[in-house]
Amino acid sequence: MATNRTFTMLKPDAVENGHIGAILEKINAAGFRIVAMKMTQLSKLDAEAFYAIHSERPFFGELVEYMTSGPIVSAILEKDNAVEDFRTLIGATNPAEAAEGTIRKMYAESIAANAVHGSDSDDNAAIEGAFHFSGRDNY
Ligand code: 3AN
Repeated sequence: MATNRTFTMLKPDAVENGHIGAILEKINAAGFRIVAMKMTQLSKLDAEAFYAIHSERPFFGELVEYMTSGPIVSAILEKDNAVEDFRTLIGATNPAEAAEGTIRKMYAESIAANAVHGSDSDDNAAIEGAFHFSGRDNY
């Protein structure tokens, strides 16, 4: 059964390039409600833990270095069918392959600096949300 929440990060390239407002506008316009949101900067340990599933991939070092290179905005989003609909809204991992009008097509720089993260399953949405937010964040 689909839950109604997903987790996102606006990545360092999107923040650095001044796209926070435009991306949040697209997220709102697509019908997502922002349940919790904050700006932070990941430590190396944070990024290694968050992306542990990719630790054997050749791009892992580059990914951790990039994700710790500047501030990010993390958020929990709510909508019917949130995980799948958000993946559709952000587009393919590689912006060169992302559909017209998707967030990655419009704002991503490269496959590594691809503007935005979106959970790939309901289970991971819950795990990733709990990694970034605590009960004190009111979510
Ligand atoms: P997605 O974010 O679309 O779910 P994943 O889970 O395959 O994509 O990859 C996680 C992150 O790792 C991507 N968002 C991207 O930043 C980075 N990444 C994926 N593939 C590559 C690659 N070939 N080279 C560099 N970075 C990559």
